[in-house]
Amino acid sequence: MALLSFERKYRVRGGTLVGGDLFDFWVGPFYVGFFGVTTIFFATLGTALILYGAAIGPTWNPWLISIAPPDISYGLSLAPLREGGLWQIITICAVGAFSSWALREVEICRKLGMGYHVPFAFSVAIFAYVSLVVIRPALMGAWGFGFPYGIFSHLDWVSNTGYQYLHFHYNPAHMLAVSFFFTTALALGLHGSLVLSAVNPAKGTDVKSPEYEDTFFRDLVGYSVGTLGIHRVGLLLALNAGFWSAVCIILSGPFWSRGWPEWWTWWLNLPIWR
Ligand code: 07D
Ligand code: 07D
Ligand code: U10
Repeated sequence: MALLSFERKYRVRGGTLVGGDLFDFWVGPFYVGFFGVTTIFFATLGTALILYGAAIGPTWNPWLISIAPPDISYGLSLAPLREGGLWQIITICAVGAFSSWALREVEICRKLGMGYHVPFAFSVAIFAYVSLVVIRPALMGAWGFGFPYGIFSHLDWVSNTGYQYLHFHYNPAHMLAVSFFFTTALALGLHGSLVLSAVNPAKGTDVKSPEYEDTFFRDLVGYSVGTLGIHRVGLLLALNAGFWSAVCIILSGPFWSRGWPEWWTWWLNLPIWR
């Protein structure tokens, strides 16, 4: 389809949630919309504040730049800019930018008359982020429990937080999340390879229909979930990976403050062993 006729069909007016047709236009390939403007606003401000934090910090080494949250002693109050206030405003910008991006996805879905699956899925990622920097710190009574914004420093936070619970692998929700991440990779590996094997065959051989894909899995494991079904399975797996991640970190601290291995004593205490 020529580009112009493609645009006539898909670049349609309307479907906006706010602002009417004020920002209802495209810049190059990008749809703008009200939430495109708010995305650019929050992303630019947040990025500028990170650069300012770097400028007043000890290093310009990109791996080591880090914007730390306030000390625990500040509790849930606002902190001075240089003592975590920067982190607090950057967090507001991040939540603002991610939410704007999701709402911009919603507007694009509405324009195209599509389902809201993509913004729903992205919302689960936002939920995981918000669980780390808003929900868990709020439940624990201090913004200082959020993770620092730096490439290596956020890894230190994950490791330190993990060891505070002695052995994070014993967190049952972490087990579920990890298993869902692994299964998501397995499913995408199976799906990508199966589709390519059918529709991108060697030169001179025929493209195969979906029945071949079904038959492959019936021959191999006795069942095929189907060509639509595999996308449902993939989405379900991926959303569960993010969801159980959020659960595993919200549990750690607000609802379980001892070592995770200790949680499993419920098993040893079952009456059937007595
Ligand atoms: C490929 C889509 C593109 C996105 C990319 C990330 C930035 C950050 C900002 C210097 C899959 C762009 C990066 C904008 C620059 C500053 C201030 C997505 C793709 C390429 N992490 N994490 C990384 C983030 C958390 C953990 C890499 C973000 C939690 C571990 C990158 C967040 C925990 C490891 C990164 C976030 C955690 C990483 C590659 C937010 C638990 C690694 C990411 C907003 C979830 C890996 C040096 C990637 C690494 C890595 C970004 C949160 C753990 C820098 C934006 C606190 C264990 N994380 N992360 O490919 O190499 O994602 O680290 O929540 O080993 Mg992280
Ligand atoms: C939070 C990212 C959201 C991103 C958003 C978008 C931009 C824009 C722009 C590119 C959730 C950002 C976009 C910035 C970029 C451009 C243009 C995703 C988020 C909204 N763990 N662990 C997890 C494993 C151990 C620990 C989750 C494995 C140790 C702690 C996952 C192992 C200890 C926490 C996971 C392992 C430990 C976690 C992360 C193996 C450390 C968390 C995925 C094999 C000693 C975190 C919600 C995730 C969590 C988390 C996997 C080991 C500690 C299930 C496979 C034993 C403290 N770990 N872990 O959450 O649940 O993604 O966070 O050993 O906090 Mg773990
Ligand atoms: C899927 C699929 C399928 C397909 C597909 C796909 C899933 C059925 C049909 C899609 C999959 C792919 C293409 C595969 C690759 C994808 C990944 C591996 C995922 C990871 C992706 C990335 C790493 C790319 C990330 C890039 C992004 C997010 C674009 C960044 C864009 C912007 C910054 C502009 C955003 C535009 C807005 C907000 C609207 C407003 C726009 C303007 C006003 C114009 C632009 C103006 C500016 C940029 C001004 C300056 C502002 C700045 C600098 C602020 C931002 C700050 C920064 C630091 C950038 O299933 O099959 O096929 O294809």
